[in-house]
Amino acid sequence: MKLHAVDLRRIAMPLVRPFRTSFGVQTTREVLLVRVVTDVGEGWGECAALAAPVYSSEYVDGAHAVLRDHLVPRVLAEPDLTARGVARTLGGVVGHRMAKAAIETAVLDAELRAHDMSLGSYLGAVRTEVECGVSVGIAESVDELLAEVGEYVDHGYRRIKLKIEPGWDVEPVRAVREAFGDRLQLQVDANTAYDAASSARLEALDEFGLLLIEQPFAEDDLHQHAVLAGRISTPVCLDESITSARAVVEAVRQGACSIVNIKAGRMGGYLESVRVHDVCEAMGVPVWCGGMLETGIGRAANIALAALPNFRLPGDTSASDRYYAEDITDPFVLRDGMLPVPTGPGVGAEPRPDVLRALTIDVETLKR
Ligand code: OSB
Ligand code: MG
Repeated sequence: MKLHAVDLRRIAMPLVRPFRTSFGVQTTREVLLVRVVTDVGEGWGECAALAAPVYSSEYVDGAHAVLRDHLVPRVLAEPDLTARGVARTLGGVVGHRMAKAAIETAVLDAELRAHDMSLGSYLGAVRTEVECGVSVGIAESVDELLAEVGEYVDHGYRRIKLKIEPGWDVEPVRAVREAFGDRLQLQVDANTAYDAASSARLEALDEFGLLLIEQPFAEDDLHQHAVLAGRISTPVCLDESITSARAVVEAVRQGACSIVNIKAGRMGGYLESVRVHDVCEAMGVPVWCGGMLETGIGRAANIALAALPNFRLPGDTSASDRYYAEDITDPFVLRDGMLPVPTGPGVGAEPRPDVLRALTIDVETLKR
């Protein structure tokens, strides 16, 4: 296909409740959306980057700049662009995986729409709906946390993930276990907030029957994760550390994790995510689909990915109303703790023009 133009659109989406993690509080999700206009039609991709470089080194202004100045010019110059070729076209740029993923996804969306094929079918989905969990931020108090978890349990979520940090770990986990019982599927995510000195607090979580402990240590500290994994029976899961199929093989080989959180943005796209899925399956390592507080565009694609066979645990693929009063697409609505895998062509969701316009801060159009 030929690429005629690329829109880089900035939107601001108010969150229904503040989301606090060990790296800070978010009240609004600033999102960068990419739209490609090609000779076979248009396509959309959502960039996973947050407003500030606190989860990874990427952030919205940085992603916008690298797309505008380096990535989009390279794809615009490509005489015969395919989604499978995007990674090679962008290979000369180091890093910036979330920005690369956004453009690759938009090209893939356009290509699949032109072939009237859904992303799920293309990636190898084996399910028509996926089991959903919910990620619960650090609360002001244990009582407030229990109220929030109770709402999600009543809503039907199949598993709860608590954000933790040193000082907000054993007490909230114990309280949730006591209030909701041992059968609640429960896991925790530290977003790198621990180190060797605070590791004993994590060992104290071993008695609570958690599904997994996610990314307690720094992203480049596989060794510390392996040490913890050797000391506890709860599986250690990696998020921030896993940026490619090569990285996951190394992490598993070192004993740093036995479960993997897959986020397409962090891997540089859905195509690399399938490779991570495949090598994990071959190594006997289950994966699950993470989230980055996506709008309906990114959520639709994540749900398609989560329908692959080795996604064996519920994902952070929550319904639209967990994040937003109004989504930019038709909302994803939870039914019996599940969300349906989109069946329409491409990612299977598109922005509603009126909502999109109302939330837009800026659009920049780059042409051939
Ligand atoms: O670590 O999984 C994470 C949100 C933003 C950045 C990182 C993470 C998260 C979440 C929420 O945990 C996932 C979601 O519900 O989209
Ligand atoms: Mg995480």
